[in-house]
Amino acid sequence: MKIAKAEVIVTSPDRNFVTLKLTTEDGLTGLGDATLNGRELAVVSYLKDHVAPLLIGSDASRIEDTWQFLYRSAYWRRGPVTMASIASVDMALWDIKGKAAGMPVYQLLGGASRTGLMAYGHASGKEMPEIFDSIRSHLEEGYRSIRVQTGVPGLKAIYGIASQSMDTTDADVRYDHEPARRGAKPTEEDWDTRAYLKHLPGVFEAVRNEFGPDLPLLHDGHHRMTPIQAAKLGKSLEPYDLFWLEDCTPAENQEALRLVRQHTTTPLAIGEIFNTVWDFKDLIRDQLIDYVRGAVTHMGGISPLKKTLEYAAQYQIKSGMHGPTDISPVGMAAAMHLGLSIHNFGIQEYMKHGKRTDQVFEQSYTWENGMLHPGDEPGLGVELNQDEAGKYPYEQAYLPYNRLADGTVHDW
Ligand code: EZ4
Ligand code: CO
Repeated sequence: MKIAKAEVIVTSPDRNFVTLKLTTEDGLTGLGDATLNGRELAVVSYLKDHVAPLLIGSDASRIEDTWQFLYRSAYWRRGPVTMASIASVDMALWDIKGKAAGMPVYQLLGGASRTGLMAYGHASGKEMPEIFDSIRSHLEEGYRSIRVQTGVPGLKAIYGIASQSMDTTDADVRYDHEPARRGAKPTEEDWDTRAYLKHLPGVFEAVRNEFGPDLPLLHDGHHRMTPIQAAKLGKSLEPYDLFWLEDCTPAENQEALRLVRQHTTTPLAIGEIFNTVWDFKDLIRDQLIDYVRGAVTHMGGISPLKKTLEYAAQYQIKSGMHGPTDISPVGMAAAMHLGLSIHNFGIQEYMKHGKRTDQVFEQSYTWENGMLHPGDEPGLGVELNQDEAGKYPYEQAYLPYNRLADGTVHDW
């Protein structure tokens, strides 16, 4: 089963997506997600110029060997561009193996460990009434776990607050899913950690009073705090029983979580920007986190993320795979097959893609009663409609960034 063709397809239905499509000599195809939000074309070059030529003529059935070859032979290891590229190859090969076997990928990974995947959605608002409305509309859509992000008095625009980042009137696209805004320059937003720390506990108190003690609530700190600020926040949120506090400190400084951990029992999640097991190794071994946020798309594929999560399982640490709209439906499907099969699944982030994206990527995964399921089509269960994809050429897009009141660049 030799690989005959390796195509890199860039499409921008609601936002940019990079997809690797492998075709075998006997006509089987496999898809892999290689989307790196805001830096998409660097991955396209890595794949087209350096990886695709190595794949032609190689054996599509050798997933582990291909992964080790791409990882080790490059000599320059890790990093988001490299690992997103390798991830797409790994996913595409699992897709092909599933199709060759006539089985969904989760069956090849050991079979289902549960009936479906609990998923959380993103509620947000500038002020309380908007936040309540956003939570209610997510509950109506079936979400049973909800991330809550809030505006902060005195701050004009904060990443992840839908009503502020809504930059379109296009009714076909729901822009509550954090658009990477198209344009030649990133949008500038503002930030003030003191104001945020003062405001956030009151928001969670109000949400708990309105929606009761049972609804799992999550919050994303988006790398904005110092360790001692994060420790203080974790403590002040304890009465509201969060499912997790995510990215409370910059992910690079892993020691920071030790300090946070010593001060609070609020569960901690980190790792959406991590690329390999090495980024998680100490955090897992020292039990400094509760959830692994790694995405299949950015951790080098299904194969290495499965190993990372199995390592985490030895410490009762669970999965919380990254699932914003910048993970394509192919990457989401891969996450679902992995999440369904591992023992230590925790929760899956799930933001619905826009309608155009759903037309480009034909999906067989399902969303019912707050639960995701990858479906039972052979392989990953997502096909790329190349005619539709061709309608939407790449558009330059950047994530926003932050400055403090005095002009200092801050983590966004
Ligand atoms: O900011 O995926 O938890 N989810 C997030 C995301 C990330 C984007 C960056 O590309 O933090 O919204
Ligand atoms: Co996040």
